[in-house]
Amino acid sequence: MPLTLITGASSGIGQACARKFAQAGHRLILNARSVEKLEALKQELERDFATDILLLPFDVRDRARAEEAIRTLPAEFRDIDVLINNAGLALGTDKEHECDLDDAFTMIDTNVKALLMMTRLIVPGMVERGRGHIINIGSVAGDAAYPGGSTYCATKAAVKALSDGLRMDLYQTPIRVTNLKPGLVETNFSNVRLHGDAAAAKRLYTGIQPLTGDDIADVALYAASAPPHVQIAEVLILATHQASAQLIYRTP
Ligand code: NDP
Ligand code: 8X3
Repeated sequence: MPLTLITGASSGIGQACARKFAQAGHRLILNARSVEKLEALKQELERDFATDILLLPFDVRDRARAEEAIRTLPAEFRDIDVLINNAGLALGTDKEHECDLDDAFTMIDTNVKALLMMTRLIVPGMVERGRGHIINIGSVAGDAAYPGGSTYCATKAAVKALSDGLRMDLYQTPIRVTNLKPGLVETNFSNVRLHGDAAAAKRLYTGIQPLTGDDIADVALYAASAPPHVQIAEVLILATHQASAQLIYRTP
């Protein structure tokens, strides 16, 4: 059974990936900060599917905790086949020159530095074993900046550069690197971005049928299940009535 580690598995796209990969027969290592949500997900998945799940709750910005968690993995959970670098967030919609720097630095620490750290901790083992797949969750926001989103967009542009660079660094190995770039996905993302303003978050998903976490998980599983000679390098996944990060047709 392949073994997949998912960061940010307590919600949204990460949680949907956990379900799809468990259903497809993967064993899972699930990370996020919310221990209770991870425990409920583990119970559900072990009840519904033939899978084994290890919970690895830590804040991905905490390098010492992350290093310790990966170094002390039980033997049967060490040989990770698929790493899904999904933990991430946007905070705020302020102009760059007026933004809250704490929010901006949190995005950079989570979306960029922690993603790089997880790659640094896990990919050397993949190289030693001669197999592995890294799936980074980028965004349409990494393709072009939009007003009020510059730091978030910059982090997702960095995810593209880290994905492309890693693919080049690994091209002489059988290890594959995929950058999945979703558009509008209805998850807890906007609620977090808008600091808990649930009504405003809901409005972003009205008048259009947004993507779901399952839609993104389907593509992640497709990439992970492709024959070994096929590397799905990058995929942009948009809702049908979305043409760019901000060009969205909403029915009145
Ligand atoms: P959610 O808010 O639903 O999920 C985010 C996940 O990341 C949660 O499980 C959260 O868990 C985890 N997380 C956040 N910070 C940390 C941290 N410091 N340490 C560990 N885990 C953390 O949003 P999505 O599912 O939508 O977001 C997942 C990814 O998809 C993100 O990288 C996001 O940028 C990207 N994305 C989302 C889009 C969208 O429209 N929704 C579009 C394009 C990309 P917890 O709080 O328990 O730690
Ligand atoms: C999230 C999508 O368009 O809100 O990555 O930036 S967007």
